[in-house]
This record gives sequence, structure tokens and C-alpha cells, in this order.
Amino acid sequence: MEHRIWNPTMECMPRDQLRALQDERLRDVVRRVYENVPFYRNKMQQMGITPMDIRGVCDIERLPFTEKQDLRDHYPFGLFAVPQTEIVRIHASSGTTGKPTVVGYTGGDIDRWAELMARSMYCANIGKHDIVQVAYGYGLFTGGLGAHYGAERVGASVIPISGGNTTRQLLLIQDFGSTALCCTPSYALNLAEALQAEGVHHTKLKSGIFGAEPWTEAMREKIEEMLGIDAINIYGLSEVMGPGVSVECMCKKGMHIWEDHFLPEVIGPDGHGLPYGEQGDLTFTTLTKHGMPLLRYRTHDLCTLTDEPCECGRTHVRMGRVMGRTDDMLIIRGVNVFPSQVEHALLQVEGIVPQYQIVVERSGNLDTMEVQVELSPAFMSDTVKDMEALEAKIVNSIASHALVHATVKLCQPGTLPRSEGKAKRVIDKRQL
Ligand code: DLL
Repeated sequence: MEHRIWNPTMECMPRDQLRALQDERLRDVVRRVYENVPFYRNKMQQMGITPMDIRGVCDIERLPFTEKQDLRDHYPFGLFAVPQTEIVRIHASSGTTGKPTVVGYTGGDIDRWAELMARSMYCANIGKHDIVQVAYGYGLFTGGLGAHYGAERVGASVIPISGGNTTRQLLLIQDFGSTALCCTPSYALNLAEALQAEGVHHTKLKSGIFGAEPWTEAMREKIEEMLGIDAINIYGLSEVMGPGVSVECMCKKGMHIWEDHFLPEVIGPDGHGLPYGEQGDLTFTTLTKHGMPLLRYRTHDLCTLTDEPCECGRTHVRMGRVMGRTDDMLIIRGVNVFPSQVEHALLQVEGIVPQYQIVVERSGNLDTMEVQVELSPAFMSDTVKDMEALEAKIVNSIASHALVHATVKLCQPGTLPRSEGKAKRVIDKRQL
């Protein structure tokens, strides 16, 4: 397999050298936030430490955590570490409650982001010969502009179509001969379905960079099969930069975290770092951001890390798929259930497509979970349809993969709401 590497010096740096670089960059960012961000200076003073106490990564646990709430408490610009005159871009992510979280970038930050997205494009084998259709939303959301700058940096021809408008997406895929697609996995599936519905079975698409929401290995297989592409997982969050904090290479065995820019930790329930291989709350310290650097930002995304060597030659650690967010987790009659487990369970059953919604309700004191899922067009065209048997298969699959009893509602093809960005998988009526 051919592995294209954008910046071999950094991406394949021996781990001891990488650690020395992280030590130096960590000391630098700690000094910058201490001098320029009152929130961090106060926290560090309360903990009785100064930048002089931080020698390097070995002292990471002496530094304070940062939570999303801290960003909200300092809304909108209170955590910026440079004067506003140095901020050239502002992004924001809408939270489920209240005000958005705001992030500011200097010109240097934008340049580094484009560079990391260029690395990420190369990871998916996207270069100057490609026509990249960017169907992530452009705007305050980081997906569109992040992918755009990275694709331009590698010299690809970029189509900045943004999210939505499926009819036009299909038209451009065919008429412009797009070879790469960037969007959420749920939207990729919608586009794939829409192409099939139009009877289009061949396009020039060969790879896709999909992320911004959890998805499963089974969903990857489905998208790859329907679109005839390599579907590459990309991760990121606006607080830490946007897309391109980590990305899979063509080995598709976990996402390389660009460790020369982000220092990852996986934190366990007791607030301490866990060894590689154990699942916990992914936490990042930004090593090179100037506009809004963050120390030990708790993403609340659950995953594991591994430092096992990767066949592609990159040395940066890999994170596994995000299992879910601690705040995505549903507790159904005491059982912890992640939407990703339900997705995996559904994809084991033939006759349905992975268009689904989970509706949770409380009847009396009992939680009930209904999984609404669409029948596949192939199932519908069969002359003999045993709906009851299919329903039973799905109930069993959910029981064995998510360890919970759910009722199943089979829906006609095309009837569940389609996402153009991040899919809304759960409707929890218990909170209403
Ligand atoms: O979703 C940035 C992004 C854009 C990433 C495009 C990838 C592609 P936010 O809107 O701030 O930023 O949401 C960040 O989305 O904490 C995860 O919970 C989730 N997430 C992002 N990528 C993945 C992924 C963007 N590949 C939040 N797998 C994160 C699972 C993901 N979850």
C-alpha cells in the first residue's frame, strides 16, 4: 500500500525526539497562558505553581484541567491569550444549552491548522490531482473551512459547496468528477443513497474524509461499499482547533493524533491519566496555539490510545474510534447504552439501512427505548416479507450488542429525517 506523507520529518519523528519537542512546547504554552490569561494564572496560583515548576510532559498532572464550562464562564473572548488585533478568525460551536463556545485564531494558528489538514488529506491519499467536494458546513462550524484550507494546501481543486442541497451535491459529483468527499458519515450515507436512487452506480469518487460525529466500523463498510471509496475517519473539536486533531492513515487502524501540536491524555474516573489501551476521557493540551491555547481540555469523548508502531511509518500515537461522549451515554434501566452500540447492532442485520433514531421515554418509573429504523429498498422489493422475523432479529441484535431490551419500529424507506451535518440519533423525551 502506498503511504503519502506530507511532512515526514514531523510525522515520522522518533518518539524520544517527539517527546523532547513536546517538553519544550509545553513549557512555552504554560508560560504564555500564565502571562496572558488571568483564568490560568489564577488557577495556577491557587494550586501553588508557576511556569518554572513545569519541566515538561512528566509534570502534566500538576497542571489544571479545563472544562467546557470554563469557556462558557469566560464567554465570549475571556480565554484569548493575545490582543484582539491579533485574532484573524473566530469560530464557535453551538452547545445543547445556552451560549456557544467561542474560539479565536491568530494568523499563525490558521496556518498551522491548514498544515495539519494538509497532513490529514495526504493520510487519505488526497493530493493535487484530486477534486475535493467539501460538504461540511461552512460558517461558525469548523468543518467546512478546516477541510477547505487543507485541501487547498495540498494543491487539490476545492469545491466549497458546504452542507445540504443534496440534489446539487449529486450534480457536482457527476459533472465536476469529484474524486474526494468531505462531510459527516451520516451525510455521506445520505448522498450514497440518493445516488443509488437516481440509478448512478459509478462516480469518480475514490476517498472520503468523514468525521464530526461518532460512527462505527460497520457504517464504514457500508459507505465504502455504496460509494466505492476508502472512507477515512477524521476527528477534531472546535475548542482544540477543528477537524484534523487526528486522522486515520490508509491502514484504517485508529487516528494518528498530531502530537507535535496536541498533547493527549486519557483520564480515568479518579482524575488520573490511564495507560495506553485503557478507555477514558480524552484530554488535550494545545502545544502551539496562540489565540486560545488550552491546558488539559476535557473533551469527554471516550476512547483509547495506542503507541504501537503503525505500518504507514508515522510515529504519532493513534486513538481508537470515539465510543461516545460521556454526555451521549443513555442510561436505560440502569444499563449504559451508547448510540454507537445500537448502530453496530443494526448493521449486523440484513433488510434495513443504517438510518435510525433512538427514542427514549419513561412510562411510570420504567425507561423504554424504541429504535426506529428504515427498511432497505431491497427488502421492500422482495415478494415475501417477514416483518415479524426481521423485527425479532433486530431486537436480538440490540440485546446482544448493547445489552438492553428495545422495541423496534420498522419504517418505510426514506421516512426518517436525513441529516445534512451531524445526525441527531437520540430523542430523549425523559428530559422534556
Ligand atoms: O466536529 C470538528 C470536526 C469537523 C471534526 C469535521 C471532524 C470533521 P465540534 O462541532 O466542536 O467540532 O464537535 C466536536 O464532535 O468532541 C466529538 O464528540 C465529535 N467528533 C468529532 N469528530 C469525531 C469522530 C467538530 N471522527 C465533537 N468520531 C467531538 C466521533 C467525533 N466523534
